[in-house]
Amino acid sequence: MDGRGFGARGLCTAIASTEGDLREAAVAVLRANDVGGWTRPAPRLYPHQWSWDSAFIAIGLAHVDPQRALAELEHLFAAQWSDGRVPHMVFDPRVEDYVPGPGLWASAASSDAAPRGVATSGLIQPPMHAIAAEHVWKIAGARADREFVARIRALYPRLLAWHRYLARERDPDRSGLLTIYHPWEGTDNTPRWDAALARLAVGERGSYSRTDTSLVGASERPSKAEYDRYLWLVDRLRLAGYDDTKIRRDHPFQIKDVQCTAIFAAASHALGAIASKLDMPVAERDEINSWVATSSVAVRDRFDEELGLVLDHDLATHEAIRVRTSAGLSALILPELPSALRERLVGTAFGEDFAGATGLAHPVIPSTSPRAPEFRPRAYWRGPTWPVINWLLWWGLERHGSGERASTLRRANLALLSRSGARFAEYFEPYTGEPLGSIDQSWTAAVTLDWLAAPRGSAPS
Ligand code: 9WN
Repeated sequence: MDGRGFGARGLCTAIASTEGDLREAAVAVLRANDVGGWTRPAPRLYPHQWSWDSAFIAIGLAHVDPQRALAELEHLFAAQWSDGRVPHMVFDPRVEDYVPGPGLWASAASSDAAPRGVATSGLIQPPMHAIAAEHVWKIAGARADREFVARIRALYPRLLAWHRYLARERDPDRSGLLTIYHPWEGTDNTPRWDAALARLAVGERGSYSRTDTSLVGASERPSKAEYDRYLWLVDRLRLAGYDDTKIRRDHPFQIKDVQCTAIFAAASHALGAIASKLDMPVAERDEINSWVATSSVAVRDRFDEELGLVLDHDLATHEAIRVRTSAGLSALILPELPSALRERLVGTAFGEDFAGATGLAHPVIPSTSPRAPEFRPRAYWRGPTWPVINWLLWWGLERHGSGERASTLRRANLALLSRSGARFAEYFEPYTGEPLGSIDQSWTAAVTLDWLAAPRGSAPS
């Protein structure tokens, strides 16, 4: 069961009193969640491999064992579809009691593009992977021997095919903005999707079991009405054979997602850096650079002066989604960001809508603004603080020279993560710091490791 040289067991129970203790505890979480060359996002709640989780996990593992960090991405990309998509979930056949399981997706039975030897979902998640690969290579430094570089070289065409899938199928009209088909393509029950979901006439769906609500309080998780819609949307995608051309024709949930797009722009920038280091053909590098430029401009153009955020666009209504969530700050990670826009976004991030909101336990960025009518402090993506999203925004601040803001945010997150009983929770109640969702969540431990290593290594060059 144990992974490549990274298999020791033992869950973290210690209270972190020093940075050294916190690091040790974070490493212990990643070891305990290692199930053989890849890492489950959480011990019980998420027992399979999830796409963007593995990218963040690789970012953390880079500081512990760069070889193993690379293996995390390799295992995920071994399940890549022939059309280039990287599935949002890769199922572990040893885990049979997780619902919804592989049967809901029927990936191989529904699409010729799906891999044969492994069961996967048919959705995607934000493309963090090239960012992770570049980071792992950088942190590896002198440990990146010939074999390591050969592995990066072997991963590169898979990363390129992934980005080509996104550009070709998720942005066929070259708007620069990527379309998502399902709330599971990122931040599940964020209020950004409320109006689009409310429009779906899904009818009555009988009762069914769910792993999430058997482990976490139902009030913290998506409601039955939301989950009915998630399942109904998957039914439609499966019936369309996960064929993007068919899906685009009449799928009722198609949204231009600014957060996914900002990650694509940043990841394309990272992919371009990898391509240069590997001396890949100029035409390929130009193609990659064109994604950086087009998607950066497109996200910047979504800036709303009144809310001080970039906004998603609903293709069904042709309207902007005017909800105040941390996704609206994601322009901070764009490779190209004019300083005036950066200052506006920094103002929103640290103002009353987010980290500067009155009464927060720590000045960190909650998933939904406490001043938004949709805010609910314990409900998943509708208010709680997600360290992994704070990491992303911190990384953006570092990249754009907002060093002081970045270190304030890093310190505040580390203070939250060092609280007694914090246990690398999936998300936290913003006013009390109470850990919620799963404890021992891998990507929380992973970003903690990267924060603890900063400023030695994690800020992009
Ligand atoms: C559905 C694993 C995943 C994250 C997602 C998060 C949550 C799954 C769920 O957990 O989604 O994919 O069951 O709710 O929303 O971002 O990748 O950590």
